[in-house]
Amino acid sequence: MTSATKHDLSNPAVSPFDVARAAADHIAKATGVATHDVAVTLGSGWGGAAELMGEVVAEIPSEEIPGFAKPAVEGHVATTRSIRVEGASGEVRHVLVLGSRTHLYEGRGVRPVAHGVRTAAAAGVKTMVLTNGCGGLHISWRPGQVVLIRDHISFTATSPLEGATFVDLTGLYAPRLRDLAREVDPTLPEGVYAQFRGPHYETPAEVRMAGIVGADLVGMSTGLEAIAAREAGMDVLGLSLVTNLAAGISPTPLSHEEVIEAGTAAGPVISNLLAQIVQKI
Ligand code: 8IG
Repeated sequence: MTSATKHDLSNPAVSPFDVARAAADHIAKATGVATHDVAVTLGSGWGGAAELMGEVVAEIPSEEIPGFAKPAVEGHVATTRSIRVEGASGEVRHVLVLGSRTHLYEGRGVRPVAHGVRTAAAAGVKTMVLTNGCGGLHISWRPGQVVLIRDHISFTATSPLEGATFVDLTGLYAPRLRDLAREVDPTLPEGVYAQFRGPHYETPAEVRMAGIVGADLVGMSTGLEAIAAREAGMDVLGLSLVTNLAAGISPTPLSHEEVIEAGTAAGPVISNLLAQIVQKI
């Protein structure tokens, strides 16, 4: 196999874990940081956090990393950064910041969706922080509200896991990490994240359904990534930014521009929040 074929996630003969290994090796070489402790995936609105966490040691174009593709979504950062973070008692942590993710709606299957998380695991990461922009089901959660993900419901009818991989998902979003986030901001609410495939937003009826079965948030990313993180043995912190009221909750139709706007407006505040949380991990 050529190097390109060897790292082709769409080839069923290729193991996604081998591609993740190759990606982690590339990151170690390109950043000069052998292993990382924490990884953060930046979703819509969260892009400004990396610099606030600590010193940017290295920044590499994500598309040069085996298995990574150009981001499909406007407003996402296409680089992977290694940040040196000093904790409160002076201990050093290496944080890998993934500036973009692959979504299920891109139609490339589940492997690219899980690849960032698997790469982080191969790079040594034990704590995976997944951030996103999403729709909120509660009228009291205005655009800009950050919510800690307590659990998720997947409406994707798929899994990032292959074969008979029976993985328990109890406590998927680690209570310990939610407690830690609340040490930074005690007002942070918790919610259940419902993942839909997208890329269309839900119908109002689908949003009502999601609410009836226990969802507080609707989005298109984090759930499947969290499952892959659990498979890899990592602890997960899920942070959602409500950028819009979900369809039918809001009196006005949704637009991607509105989502970007809300993300931009909330950016400085939530970036600061995320940086402070990461410094505590
Ligand atoms: I940003 O309202 C964002 N992402 N499924 N629904 C879904 N995903 C979203 C939404 C939303 N807003």
